[in-house]
Amino acid sequence: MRSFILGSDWCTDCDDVVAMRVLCRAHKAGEINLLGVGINTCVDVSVASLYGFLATEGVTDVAVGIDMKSADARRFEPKYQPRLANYAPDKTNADAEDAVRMYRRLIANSPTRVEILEIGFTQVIAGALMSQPDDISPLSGIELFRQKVAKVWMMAGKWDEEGGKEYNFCCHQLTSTNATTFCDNCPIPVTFLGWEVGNTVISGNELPDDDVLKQALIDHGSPNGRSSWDPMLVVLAIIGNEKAAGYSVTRGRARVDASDGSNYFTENAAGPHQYVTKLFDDSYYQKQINDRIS
Ligand SMILES: [Ca+2]
Repeated sequence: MRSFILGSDWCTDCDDVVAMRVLCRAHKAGEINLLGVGINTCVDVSVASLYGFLATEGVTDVAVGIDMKSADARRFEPKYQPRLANYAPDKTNADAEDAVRMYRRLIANSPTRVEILEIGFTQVIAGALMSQPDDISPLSGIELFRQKVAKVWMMAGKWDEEGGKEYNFCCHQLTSTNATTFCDNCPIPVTFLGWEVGNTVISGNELPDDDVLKQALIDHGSPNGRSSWDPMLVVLAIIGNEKAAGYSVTRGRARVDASDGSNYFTENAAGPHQYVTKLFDDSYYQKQINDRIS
């Protein structure tokens, strides 16, 4: 079975929660194995709210990590976290492992190559990539990725224009700088799903009112559903094949300007990166997600 680590900003936008349900359902069904979730945006109730949501999904065997330093990256106001935290009232941020360390541990200890999903900021995956040998593994991050990570799936960037700007690369300097580091150094294939792909696909619009996920959407201010950037990336990764998931790919090399997070792409049939373009109408991808979260 394929194993995944998820990185999420689990903060202001609620499409992360939709994506988390997709992953939890796939994990519980034995479709994939979710090893851990690393939170890359820290607010006071980050860990409690994630554990709380996992508890409502009946998922108790997933590691949780957090980048505590990300609390300083920008001042975020939690939208849906306080209510979710009520489902895990005993948890605090101190109950989570450092996210970079968790990535290293899960990658090193996995008997098979893992896949990494990123639906938030870039500093944790870049930190794991550039990490040095330690008590967990004698391998550097680059070597760990080369030997033990099969692929990275990343929701980030805006690929329908040169110099496109998207939140996960641009929100603050910490993520812009680390996006550059990641794109320049990752030794394994990366598939990007950009802002332009998910923006007009609305999911979570068919949930019953007593659903915890529906309440998170309401708390965010999206009672009629939300753009599907993060759940589209997760569904794509679970299917595991871009064409089978309903996308064409453009292959080449991605680059991010560290100064402002703007992204650029040079096409090359042998390049290590690719970004996806939808082959079908938005309703196709909406149904992909809604069928998995209902
Ligand atoms: Ca996100």
